[in-house]
Parts: sequence; structure tokens; C-alpha cells
Amino acid sequence: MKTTPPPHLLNLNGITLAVSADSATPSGPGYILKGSTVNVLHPFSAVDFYRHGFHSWSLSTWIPLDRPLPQTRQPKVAWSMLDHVGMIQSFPFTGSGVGALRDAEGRVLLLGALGLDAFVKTTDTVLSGSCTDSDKASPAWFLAFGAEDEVFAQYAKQLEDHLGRRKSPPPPRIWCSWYSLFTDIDETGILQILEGVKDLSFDVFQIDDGWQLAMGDWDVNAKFPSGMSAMARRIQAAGFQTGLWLAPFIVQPKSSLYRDHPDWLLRDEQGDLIPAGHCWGSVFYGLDTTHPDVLKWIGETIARVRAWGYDYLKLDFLYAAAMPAKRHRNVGGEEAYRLGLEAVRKAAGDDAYLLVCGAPILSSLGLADAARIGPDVTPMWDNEDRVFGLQDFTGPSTLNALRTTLGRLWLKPLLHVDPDVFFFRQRYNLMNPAQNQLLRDMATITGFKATSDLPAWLDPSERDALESFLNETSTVTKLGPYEYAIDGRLADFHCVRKLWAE
Ligand code: 9PG
Repeated sequence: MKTTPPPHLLNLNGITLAVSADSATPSGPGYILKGSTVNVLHPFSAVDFYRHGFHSWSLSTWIPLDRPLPQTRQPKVAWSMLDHVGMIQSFPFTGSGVGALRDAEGRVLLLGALGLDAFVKTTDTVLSGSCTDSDKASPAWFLAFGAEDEVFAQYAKQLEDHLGRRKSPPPPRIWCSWYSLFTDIDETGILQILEGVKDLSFDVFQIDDGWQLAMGDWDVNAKFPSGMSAMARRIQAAGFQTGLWLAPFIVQPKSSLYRDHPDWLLRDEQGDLIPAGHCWGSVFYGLDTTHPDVLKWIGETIARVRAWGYDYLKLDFLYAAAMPAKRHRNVGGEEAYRLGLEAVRKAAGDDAYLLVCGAPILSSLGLADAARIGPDVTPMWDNEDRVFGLQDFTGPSTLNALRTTLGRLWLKPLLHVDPDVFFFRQRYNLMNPAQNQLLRDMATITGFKATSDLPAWLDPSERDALESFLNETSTVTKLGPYEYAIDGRLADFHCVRKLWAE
């Protein structure tokens, strides 16, 4: 029979908490709790819950406890692209890895896992954590209470101690092909752009989605007749580091990988394939990264791309390896994902720069140099059909991207945080100057600067403004949860608080 551990009465920064856990040990300004499940009963009147989404695009923000958002109306096939399916089922008051409560005075009670495959839920009075990390008999948690920035900073320090941190130089400045051309890229067009940006202060020139045969078949398609090595050499000759996009954990039905290795794909208990989402005109699936043959294939794929000459890899749709499933080895989704990411890191080598995207966040720590921490931006402010029509806050839009990025800035001490691109072009851009400014301000705050503006779309003054922005170093001061000062100018992000239709 399972025994319930007695509640520990903990005094934390002036409040008394009743905690059920296997153990509770003071650690600096907080406590380390141990247990597969832990419960924290607190005495204060919380008004907001900090919901941390599962992967890069998943909603991460403070949500008022008295205004619960309804579950998304997206079809189930799309759910994994939005978040962890279990978190959509118990939407919105369940967080991935970490959860926190905030009272009217802005004091925060935070419960954060220090292992993988953990969730934090809340009711008005209790924060509850559950963790299935198979590595640990009694998983560890960090519990802290105090000023918001302090408790998140303390949690970040604990995560670094448990999961590690890559020692990367400052983030590179990137030109990326996605947000102008999407999949409509080819060799001639890319070489023309390379010529047009070669005098601008980018460090990395990154080719995005559109060069490959299929998701699963990571070889060059007919649009790049000289091949990807030749392209890498041209990028280097222009003075840039070479960047390439790939989504090594997903598989499209049209790929040869799908036909040749049906046993490598994630399935449920009944043996049915689990959709990882729907994109590019079809459903797609995730790989079982606990399968030794899959890990070998991942290593070979990454080694091939590295041998072509690419040093900066944007690894996308990675959540697909972390979905709940019946696997070759019986481990949790995030543990399985981390095995896959370890295989990537091993094959890429220590000197490769790995940007993870659509990626589970905590389980990427210590392996990735950078993580996208929000949905895609667009040269358009909102995505109302998806937000109000489908109750989905993960769709491409600048507002959605700013909201979740702002909610995840506490991760900055742990890795480079990528807020996605900004725009200097007014062509094909539906945002007003203030909206464009806010997006650039977020790039300044994170220190991660990337754009997809085509040189042909920039007028001379926009090109000059882009060049000076790439070379700018600014003084950033946080004024409050939704306000920053950049060189003394206010950057006001209060707009991200509006989540529901008024
Ligand atoms: C390439 C793109 C870019 C981009 C990534 C990722 O919800 N969706 O349908 C959805 C589609 C694409 C997507 C995100 C969400 O974008 O974030 O930077 O690399 O893939 O296909």
C-alpha cells in the first residue's frame, strides 16, 4: 500500500507552506523537494498562474486564475504542434516542468522540476508537481517564494546545476531565408540574396525549409543542382558562417524513410501511428529516439550535413520525438527526446551551433546553444482566426511570438533565447512602425538578432537602419513584468496580456 508522506511545514520568506513530498531540504533561498508527486498548500490569494508551455511555440505566460481559457478548438491531429497533448487536456492551469502563482502584490510562489517529464498544476490553493523521470527514484524540485525575477533566477541557477549550460560566445546575427521566401527557395535565388547581403553585418547565412527531398529524406532536391556542399562553400566565400534548417525527428508519408522503416515511428499502445501534426499538405509523424537504429540514423544524418560544411543547425519540429507514446525503451517522452538530441550533439561535435525550434525547452538545456522560445512571427500583428476562432495562441503572429517570448525571458542565463526574426522592410509588411519597433526591441532584449528581409525589398534608408541595428549595443533595464527601458526609451509589452476576446 502506498503511504502518504506527512506534510512538512515550511517557512519560506515569511509565509508558511504545508508541503507533501518525500523530503524537503533548505537550499539557498528556497527548498529542494524530492518526490514523484509533490503538493504545496499555500496561504496567499493568488491571482495569476504562470503557465509554461511544453515546446517553443506553446503558450507560456501569466494567466488570470478567474479567467480560464477554453481548450483549443483545433482538431486533435494538430494538438502536438501546439503543446503537450496532456496539457491541452488540462488546459490552461498545467505547466511543463515549472508552474508559479502570483498574488496581487506581485509576490510569486514557484515550483519547478529539476528532472524531465514533469508537470505542475494548480488550483486556487495548491501547486502540485508530478514527474515520471525514470532515471530518478525520487525526482527533485525547487520551491521558492519571493519577488518574481528573483525566484525565476534562482530556479534557472538550479536548472543549470542539474541539466548544464553550454558555454557559447554571444549570439550570432543571422540572415534566414524563411520569413520572406518560405519554401520557395532555389540555388539561383539564394546566391542572388547572398550577393545582396554580403556587405551587411551578419555572422550566419541560414538556408531554411525548402532545400530537402522530404521530411525524413535529408538530401538535396532538384532546386539546388550544385548540391549543398557547393552552397556551403559559396556562403563561406561571402564571409559568413553556414546555417541550415532540418527537422530530423519528423517523417512525412511521402519520404523513403517512412516506407523503409515503419517500425521507427512513434505509435500508441494499439500500434497505431501517432500524428505529430499536419503541415506541408499532409500529416507527419515522430521518430522513436529510443530505438538504436534510429539513433544511428540521426547520427549519420547530422554527420552528413556537417560534412557538407554547415556549422549552424536550426533543428525544427523536435517536439515530435517527445510525444507520449509506446516506445522501444519504456522511458518518458522528454527522456526519449534527450537521447535523440544527445545523438545530434555527438554527431555535430562540440563546435557546432545548435538552435532548437519547436523543441521541448527544459530537456534541451545543456545540449542546445539556443532555443526558439515562442511561436513564429509574421509581418502581421495578430492571427485572429486562430486566436479567437480556434482558441490557439501558438499560430504565427508577432503578438503571439512576443507574448510567449516575454514569458520565457527568465531562461536567458541558461542558453541563447531566440525571439524569431524582426523586420526593417516596409514592403510585404502589414505592421505599423510601433509594432515593428516592439519586435526589434525584443531582439535587443534577448541579444539574438535575425531577419529574413530580402536586400531587394529594402530601400536604402531601411538597409542603413538594419545595418546600424546589427551593430548596436544597447543598455537594457527591466522596469516591471511588462516593461523594459532600452537606452532610456520605454518598451511597453502590456499588449501581450490580452488573451481573450473582450
Ligand atoms: C519551416 C518553418 C520555419 C520556422 C519554424 C517552423 O503551426 N504551424 O503550422 C507552423 C508551421 C511552421 C512553423 C511553425 C508552426 O515554423 O518555427 O522558423 O523554420 O518551421 O517549415
